[in-house]
Amino acid sequence: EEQRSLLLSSASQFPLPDGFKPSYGTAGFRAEASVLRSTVYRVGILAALRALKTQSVIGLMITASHNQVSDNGVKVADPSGGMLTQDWEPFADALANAPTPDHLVRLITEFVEAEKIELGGEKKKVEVLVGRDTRPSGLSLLEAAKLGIGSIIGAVAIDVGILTTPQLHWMVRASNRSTQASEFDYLEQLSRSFRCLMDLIPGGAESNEGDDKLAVDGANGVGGEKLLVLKEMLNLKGLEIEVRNSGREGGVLNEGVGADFVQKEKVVPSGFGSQDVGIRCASLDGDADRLVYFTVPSKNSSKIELVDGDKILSLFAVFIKEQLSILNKVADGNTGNDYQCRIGVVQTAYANGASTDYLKQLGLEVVLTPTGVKYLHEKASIYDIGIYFEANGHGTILFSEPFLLWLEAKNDELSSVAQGPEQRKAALRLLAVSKLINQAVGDALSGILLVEAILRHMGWSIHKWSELYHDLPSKQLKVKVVDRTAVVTANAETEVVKPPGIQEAIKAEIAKYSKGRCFIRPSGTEDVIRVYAEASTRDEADSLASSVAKLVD
Ligand code: NG1
Ligand code: ZN
Repeated sequence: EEQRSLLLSSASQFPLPDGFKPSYGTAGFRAEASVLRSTVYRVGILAALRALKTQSVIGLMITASHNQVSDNGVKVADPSGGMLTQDWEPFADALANAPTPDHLVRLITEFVEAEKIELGGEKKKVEVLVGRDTRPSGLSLLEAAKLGIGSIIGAVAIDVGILTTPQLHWMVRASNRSTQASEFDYLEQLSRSFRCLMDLIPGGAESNEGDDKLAVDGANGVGGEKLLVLKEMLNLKGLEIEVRNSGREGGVLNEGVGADFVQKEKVVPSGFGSQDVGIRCASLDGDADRLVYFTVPSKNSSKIELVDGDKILSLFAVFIKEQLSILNKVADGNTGNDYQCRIGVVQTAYANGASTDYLKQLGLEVVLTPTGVKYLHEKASIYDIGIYFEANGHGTILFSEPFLLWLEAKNDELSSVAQGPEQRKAALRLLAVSKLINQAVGDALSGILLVEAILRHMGWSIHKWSELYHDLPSKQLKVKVVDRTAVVTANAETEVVKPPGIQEAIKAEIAKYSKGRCFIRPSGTEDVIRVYAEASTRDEADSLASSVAKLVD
């Protein structure tokens, strides 16, 4: 009864705006910030219930990633640090759309009963960590989230301030595993494991002459500021990280800057230009969970040479494969490897066809999932080492517990014998990678450090890396539609099953081009149908995309 009146009184402060139909999409709820207060309040309730149900720390992140600054959004991190379990998404939708406080309370009561959630009681309070990006609307939405969490008896909101999305996910995961779960612990772990990788570079970490500078575009978001802090802690020799568009210079979040802009438009972000010809450049998105690299090929053009998520994945895969093969070498007097490490690579249909061919040619198992981190992450977690990336730069490397335990044991075993120093180093490198790279979600900051360490290790320039394979020309378009749910896809979004007839028409278009590949899917974050096309020349890719876009219109 106390619970009921608490909910009714707080809910009345957050009416659902007229005509607003929020839906929990690829990345939680996203919309124009001014309509989101009721949604964020309700997600606060949901996060509190999730914390009670799991008796664990849960995360709530207020961000709209690469969207324009006037948008905002909210998503929930589960105890593992991953995305909210998909089973709860329908409840999230129902809560967000409840028309009145009475409806809302009824939904909650039913759900609490069905899920057998114990409210309140004498038990220790469960915690929801609330983070936000740098958007001005974040502060008012934070208040809404706190009120939502606070209106569930037995749950408490902890404001962890302005963070990158991956930092919040990391902290949730760490909180449920150990006591060292602060932002400082995160930064410490990243810098320690990075230094360890650099110390293990054959012949030392000396940079290639003239190749020691990295210029990073922070998208005028939270990532640049955090990278500056990390840089101080790293105290790097021979690697100079220059952060631009950190938000301090007055630029607007995601406007003409950031990983999404760079990857989709393939032009230099503002703050970059002819002075950067030949320099290694990287771009983060607004909440620093995406990372792409690029170079400026010539003084006279705004075009860039993109090194996207597929290529970051390929770099990681090459390095990990190398370490595994060192580990697998049976040295004299050594028992050799006694663990069959299963390594897998996970991509979506947006992965450039050339990258998939390259990875398969390396002998790796490659699987496709639908768009959305939750699908990629889930698939990658079935391997001992699962590497996943979206072409747009969101990805990470997951290590299984049994494999990590085996690596630790192997490392101990090898430290006591004279043989196999190379194997021991390989084991140490893999352990360092598992600590450096975020185990919860894709993380641009840890991604940068891993890319930089691997380039040093290989002695590769960004050019050498970029030459691993040549991207097939590709084109992305979006078509505004009244009802994006009318398009239904199958086979990891590579085929349309509804409306009838479209798939046949797409196939007929594809057949006109050499190396043609094309698919359409409804966006999970915007009211559009996305079209992706690939073909052997730029013109062909463009023309395939636009002819298929006409089929949708
Ligand atoms: P949608 O709008 O569903 O295509 C976009 C990205 C996803 C993912 C989400 C969440 C593309 C084609 N799609 O999803 O990969 O990053 O945003 O941010 O880039
Ligand atoms: Zn993002």
